[in-house]
Amino acid sequence: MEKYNHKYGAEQIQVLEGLEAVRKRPGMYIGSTSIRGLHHLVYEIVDNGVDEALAGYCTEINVIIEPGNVICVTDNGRGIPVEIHPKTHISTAETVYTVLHAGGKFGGDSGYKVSGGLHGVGASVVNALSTWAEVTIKRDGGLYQMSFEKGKTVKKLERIGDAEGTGTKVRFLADDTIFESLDYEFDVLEKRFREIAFLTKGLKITIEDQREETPKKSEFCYEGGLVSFVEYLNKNKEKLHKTPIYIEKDGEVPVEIAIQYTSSYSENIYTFTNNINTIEGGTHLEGFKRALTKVMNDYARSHNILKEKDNNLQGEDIREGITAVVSVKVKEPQFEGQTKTKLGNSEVTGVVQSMVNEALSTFLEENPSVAKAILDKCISASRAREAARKARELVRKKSSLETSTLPGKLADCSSKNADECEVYIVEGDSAGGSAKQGRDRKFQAILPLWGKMLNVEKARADKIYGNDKLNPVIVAIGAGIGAEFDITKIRYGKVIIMADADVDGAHIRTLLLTFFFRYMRPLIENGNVYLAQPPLYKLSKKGMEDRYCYTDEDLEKAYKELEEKGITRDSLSLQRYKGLGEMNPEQLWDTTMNPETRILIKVTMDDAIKADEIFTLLMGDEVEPRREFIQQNAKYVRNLDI
Ligand code: 0R9
Repeated sequence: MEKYNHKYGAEQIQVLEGLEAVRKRPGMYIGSTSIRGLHHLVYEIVDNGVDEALAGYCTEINVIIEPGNVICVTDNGRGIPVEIHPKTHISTAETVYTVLHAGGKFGGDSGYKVSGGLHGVGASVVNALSTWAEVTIKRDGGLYQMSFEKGKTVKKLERIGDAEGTGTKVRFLADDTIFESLDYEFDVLEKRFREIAFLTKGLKITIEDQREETPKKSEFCYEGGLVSFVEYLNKNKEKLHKTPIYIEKDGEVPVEIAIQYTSSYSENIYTFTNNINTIEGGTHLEGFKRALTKVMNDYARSHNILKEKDNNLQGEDIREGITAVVSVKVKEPQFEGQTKTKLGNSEVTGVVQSMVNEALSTFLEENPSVAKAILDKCISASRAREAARKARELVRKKSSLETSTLPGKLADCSSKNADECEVYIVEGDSAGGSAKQGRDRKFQAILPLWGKMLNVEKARADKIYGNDKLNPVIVAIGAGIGAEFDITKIRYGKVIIMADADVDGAHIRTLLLTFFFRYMRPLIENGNVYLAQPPLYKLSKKGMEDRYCYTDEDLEKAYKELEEKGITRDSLSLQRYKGLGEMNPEQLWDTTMNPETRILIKVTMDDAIKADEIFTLLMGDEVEPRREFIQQNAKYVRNLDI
């Protein structure tokens, strides 16, 4: 593992501000006090261990969620320095835990924090936001310990015994008066640690959940680093070449990239800066894409795969089926964009571009069979793009002949203000009919879908434009698809999928979500996609207003509440809705469409990697992994209606 030249020590620590500010405005330091902010505390501490690993001194980090939501993180690095700090006149370790920014910026240019959570605020913030924290250090043959309450030192660092080896252990209990909940989600933490392990070749990270009677434990260590990451991402896909292409370059901006092509039609490029997932891309992604396009075209020309008369392959042709991870380390990263996950440092573009130009062209020259497999795919993608363009023009021509360019089945709303408009995509003609009658036509449009829908996981864009099920959806939304999708053109602020609460409904929902994920991803990222939740039950009684219940728990609650009012279970009649079609227009409005009373589930995409995995699994070619997934998850199915 490369050793970064951190030469910071006690004297470089800059004393900045007190921790009171952190407790007053926690959101400013960790983003929020929701579960997301809570998880950030763990990342902050783990990142300090990762920095020590990147410096070449730590090989293992262990995380335990102890009973009572106490977090314990241990590393086997050098141990935080214990000597007295010349400026603060307290131990360096205590300084790191009590002075804001002390552990992060070490003044001047001597050291930089390579790792670091999105906020990169350091251990003192975690300390400030904890009811208590305890730090134990093994260093120079001694065992040292100190403890804190709400950021204040209650036991100064003292040598409490002898120790073999070196390392740091941090235990803390987050402050429940600050955080909405202390219930850490094992899966979320686990996912992040797996990611860190992929990004930090050879580092072993374990996580154990001791809150349950039978503790859960995961261990991650990847000698293959990014190569293992790409293999993991492609595990259920058909690969075009056996081993991922790996390129790396050290230097002022260290770059590491792994690439593997699959037979799928989607593009999956994940980028990281200092181990942070830069979801919005940025200059590293830009450099990578530019180089990829150039190298592939140059190779195709020089090997006569593209003839003189042929047009160049476009970027999107070359990225069809690609899975890649790009990881860069930048000393002073600038994060931009809506969620501050877009790398802004302009110097990075050129670094990545020239490195990929050189390394990838060498790779292709040395591996002609891999080059051929990839370029065959790129060329067929390019042909499909051309066919898609023709299909799109055909569709445009056809529709411009009609009086209205909107699909015939669409009952549009009268408002033209996209922000207030909604389109309900409704399964089945009969539910569509009720929805049309029940809606508020000022702002609610209805688009009924019927029949067998195309599985986009197994089709290219050219098939989609001409498809009689999906084309109305594309035209109604009005913003195009794929690389041309333009979120500013959407005709509705809310795109609501309304399907029955049964297997067929679930199938339609999955097909539509796959379509949005693959071809209109910004629509999901921007929070425009919703699932309507129709009720499962209606409780009624003469003289009583009907009561709708959306889940089994809801129903139980309703029974109890009514019992308290003296209405017995026996006196109530219970209707179980099998489908949307069973509701009359008025009922559909009351339960599922009226903004005052309906329940809408917003589709979000916290985890693009997981989403890609699930869609590939559910809708892709490989049968065996799908069977396994269904068997493993069958126990979670609550309302399976066959
Ligand atoms: C369990 C989580 N681990 C940590 O919080 C952790 C911090 C840390 C560390 C150093 C080594 N291990 C660590 N684990 C370290 C040591 C030395 C120099 N830099 C870093 C050294 O021995 O010279 N530190 C992180 C910040 C600092 N130490 C300090 F220098 F600011 F104190």
